[in-house]
Amino acid sequence: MNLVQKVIQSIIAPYRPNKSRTVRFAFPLFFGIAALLGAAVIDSETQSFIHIESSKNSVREGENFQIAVYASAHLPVNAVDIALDFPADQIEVTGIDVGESVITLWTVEPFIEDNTVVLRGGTFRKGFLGDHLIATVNAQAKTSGLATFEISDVMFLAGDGSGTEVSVSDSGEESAQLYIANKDGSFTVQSNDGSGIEASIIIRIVTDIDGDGEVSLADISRFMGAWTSKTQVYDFNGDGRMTFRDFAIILADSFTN
Ligand SMILES: [Ca+2]
Ligand SMILES: [Ca+2]
Repeated sequence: MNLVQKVIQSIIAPYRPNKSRTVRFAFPLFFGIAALLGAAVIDSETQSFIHIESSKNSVREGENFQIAVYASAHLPVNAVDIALDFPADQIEVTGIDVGESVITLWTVEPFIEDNTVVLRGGTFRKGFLGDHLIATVNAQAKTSGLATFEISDVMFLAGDGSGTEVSVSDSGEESAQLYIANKDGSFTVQSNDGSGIEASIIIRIVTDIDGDGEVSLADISRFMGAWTSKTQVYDFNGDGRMTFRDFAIILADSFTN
């Protein structure tokens, strides 16, 4: 067996951290909700809807990221009114970028009120059809934890000359979640394995393991080191385990960086 085969074999071999039982109970709950909602199917030909996307699944304290807000219209829509809630205790909104927005006339400049970003504006003529970016919210993570962004209010008006309200369907993607890790890239999970004993488990969730701003070979080799030594759990997809999938995620990140 050559070296490459050995590495692959060691990756595919099941990894069983000591505390996997407790981790499995606690951690997937968070991600599971998002996965379920994301599974909703919507027909963009017959329904209008809104969806949001986070530029990252996990960040460190102090790190910047973006939440993009999209509107999909099955009838021409020429005015939108959208409220996006963010967790103000965990997140600071540093700006609202509308440079690429389909909205060309802002009734009021996008603004922040308490923990809500308000996007209110329209387009010339009959409006837009199909899926378009409304705004990109620039944000910075402040404190470790799970942060949830959610569209709390939305209204689309048709460009039919009388401003008829266009019904907005649930896309299942009106919310986005991301993990904010501590500065060292770790995330502490409180868990209970059913025996009544509470334990806190540290899981490392950020693929830029050494925190130098990019995912490189140095991070991958740290991951591989932890794989062999089993001293740390790197879990990038939130299933509570360190598996081949996590290896695939760090590899993918190293290519996209
Ligand atoms: Ca790195
Ligand atoms: Ca995992």
